[in-house]
Amino acid sequence: MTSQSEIRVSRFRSDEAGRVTADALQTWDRDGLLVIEDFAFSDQCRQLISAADALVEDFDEEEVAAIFSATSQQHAASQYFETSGDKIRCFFEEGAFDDKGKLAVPKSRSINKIGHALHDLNPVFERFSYQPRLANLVAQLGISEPQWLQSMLIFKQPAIGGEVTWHQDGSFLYTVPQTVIGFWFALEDATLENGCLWVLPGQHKNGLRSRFRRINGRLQTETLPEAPSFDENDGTPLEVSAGTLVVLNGALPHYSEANRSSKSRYAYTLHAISGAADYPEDNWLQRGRDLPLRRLS
Ligand SMILES: O=C(O)CCC(=O)C(=O)O
Repeated sequence: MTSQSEIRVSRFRSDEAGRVTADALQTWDRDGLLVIEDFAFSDQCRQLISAADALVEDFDEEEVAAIFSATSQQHAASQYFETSGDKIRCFFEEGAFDDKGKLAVPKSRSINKIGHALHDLNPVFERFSYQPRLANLVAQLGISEPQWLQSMLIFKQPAIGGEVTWHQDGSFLYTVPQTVIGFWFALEDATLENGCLWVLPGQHKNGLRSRFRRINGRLQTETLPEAPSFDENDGTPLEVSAGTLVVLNGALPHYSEANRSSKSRYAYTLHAISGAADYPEDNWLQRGRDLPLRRLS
């Protein structure tokens, strides 16, 4: 990022039950963004980090590397992503392989993220995701019949952790009306050096720019007719300490830089949608009948 017209982003705390003040809720409405410091306790952050590392340790990198290495396997590679909505799968960093298709970094550093049903399939992530404090907070944010649709552990490993380009979560997790809310938990300190989030406060009010959806059997990005433009040079960095929760309206543009530092930047994200909204069949993320979405409380 070159220009930093930094807007001061207000920071709040929740009470023991996870509730926030009316002032915080006004900020949420105005900015489409709510920063809650110390929401996750340090032992919770440690448990999630250990559980994520254990999943990577158990992951068979050779089997999955084979899916991604050959161009003739393009279909298999997209299937690996497209059918991950109700599974726990590891996704490699772009720079993880050398030109012979061998891992260029240790396996423990090679993973970009794990997705997308950690919260329903792994007991450590499940306990964290369905904790009453979080359900109480979500209940205050104006989303009816909230359900966790997706979860991800984003690693941003030192030197290799990739950029996440500017996007709005509602483009990927589209509902009618727009109801998706992102919950981004810093499990480690997130700084300018290791790839903290950048945001455009207030720009959720302009609506969605695009939709990522299945058209003629293939996932594609479609520009929406009323597409707003947002000026990415106006981005505000959000440096936060471990335990901070950043809540993002599904139409709020956000971004993170590549991590070129020597420190990792683990984050856990959950995305809620309203069970009362329409969830289209051409969205990329579809769950099988064996793992229906659950209400938060
Ligand atoms: O963790 C990051 O760097 C980006 C995460 C993100 O954009 C998301 O969860 O929607």
